[in-house]
Amino acid sequence: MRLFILILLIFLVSCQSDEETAKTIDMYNTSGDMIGTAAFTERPEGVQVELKLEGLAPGFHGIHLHELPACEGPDFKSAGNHFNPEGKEHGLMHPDGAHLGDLPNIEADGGGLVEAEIMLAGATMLDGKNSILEGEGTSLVIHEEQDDGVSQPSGNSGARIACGEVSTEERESTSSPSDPTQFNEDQEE
Ligand SMILES: [Cu+2]
Ligand SMILES: [Zn+2]
Repeated sequence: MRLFILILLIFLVSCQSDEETAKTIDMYNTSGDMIGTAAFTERPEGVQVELKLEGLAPGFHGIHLHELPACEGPDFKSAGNHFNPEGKEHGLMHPDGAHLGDLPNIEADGGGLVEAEIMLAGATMLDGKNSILEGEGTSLVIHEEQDDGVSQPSGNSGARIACGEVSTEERESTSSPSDPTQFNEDQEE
């Protein structure tokens, strides 16, 4: 009987942590149209990001995790700077880098499609300062140009063209408790 309870407990605990170590978000372009999804999964070496996107210009695009869960178009400046809890310089090739939110460039094919798996090395999803859900969360931002891996603060990657909020709150269920004047611009629904 004691063994049964122990097994039951382990089962319950593992169910619980599953919910916190995997999350899929929707990505939106500057017009507010959904262009695909990003699925986050915690792995021993970091958080894996599986991307399925459409409608991008063919070629390479910079992509980063930014510090605030706020994708307000059309410029997505609301997402803030790159997620950088360790106070490093920008760029995967920078000697004093990289931001925790820095990711390798993604490539859209001739039809504008992206199917890619990239890794946020050293990041987590559970509690801790390196958690992508730390505080209110973060956001995933795609840029117009490719990231050169060394220039500050964002690798010369140009305008922000797509964004998705990585938050513990579902977008639909938040009743916008923050500054109401910021929610009058073209939010979803
Ligand atoms: Cu960025
Ligand atoms: Zn960066």
